[in-house]
Amino acid sequence: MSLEVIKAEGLLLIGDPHIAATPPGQRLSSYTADILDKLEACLKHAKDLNMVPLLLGDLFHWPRDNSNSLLVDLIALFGPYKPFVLIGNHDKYQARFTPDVSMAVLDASNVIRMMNEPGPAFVLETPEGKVLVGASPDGFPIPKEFGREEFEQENGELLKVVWVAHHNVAFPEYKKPHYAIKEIPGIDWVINGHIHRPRPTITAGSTTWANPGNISRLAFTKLALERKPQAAIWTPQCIDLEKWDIPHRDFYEVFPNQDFLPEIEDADAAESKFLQGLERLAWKRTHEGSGLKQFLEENIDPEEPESKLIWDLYTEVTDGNR
Ligand SMILES: [Mn+2]
Repeated sequence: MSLEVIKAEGLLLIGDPHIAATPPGQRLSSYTADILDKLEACLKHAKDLNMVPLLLGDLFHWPRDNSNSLLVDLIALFGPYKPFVLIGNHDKYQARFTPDVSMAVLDASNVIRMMNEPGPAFVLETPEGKVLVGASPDGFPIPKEFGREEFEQENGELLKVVWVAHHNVAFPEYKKPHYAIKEIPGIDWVINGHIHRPRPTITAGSTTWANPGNISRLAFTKLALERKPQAAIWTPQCIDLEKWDIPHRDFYEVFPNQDFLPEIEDADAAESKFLQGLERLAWKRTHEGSGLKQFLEENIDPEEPESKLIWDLYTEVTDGNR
């Protein structure tokens, strides 16, 4: 196997940027510029530290329909740095990576090192020794073990094996766990994107699991008000990731000045299922509106007074497409 070998001190990890040309949720209109600024700050900082920049998935908030000007800005930004970019669930359309997604444009422009396939991705040659960096993009499992000895026989001794992932990992207080935190023979570190809230690093046997959290404040919550957007630094001898505060604007410069929703004990209940569903729908939408019809049928109560209005709007929009 011939993998790219890159000389650097370590990795600078950038969690789930969710960039978009139109602001998601309640973010104000400066969203795109704010996230571009953060990405640029991270890439410059990585260069200053001689670290390899690696995005942990969900570069995009919506996989397609991003404006050409945003893509041109990203091409200009990424070109000099060529960061590694793991594919997240938001980077794909209908759960598949296809040439019609925005990420494919960046890949074709040769400005990113796309991590679209599972397995070993590159060798990081540090002053302390060689590190293998592997990847599990969205849709591919985190391996149960890694054949390290076999790899070392062909490629030389490894100081560490680091695996980046974009998965539902059972960090404390995470509600949708799929992967238990346990030892993975042959892998020293699993560094995960996808879970936006930073989680404590946990070591199970010889494997350490880290989840540094995302760099973009997407939800208008007290948590987003309190926490600082941070990138994370991994070095071969580190015991935990080192956090780096990304220069960012004040919370009330990027969100409207309004009240928080009342605290509800069940955090899940506090989030609007309807809005979450609509957001999912936005990146699964079809020209025929069939996804929307199904969503409305499941969520609209015919007894509510606004239901007729919503259905009339739906009919007007979809009939216009025929
Ligand atoms: Mn995400």
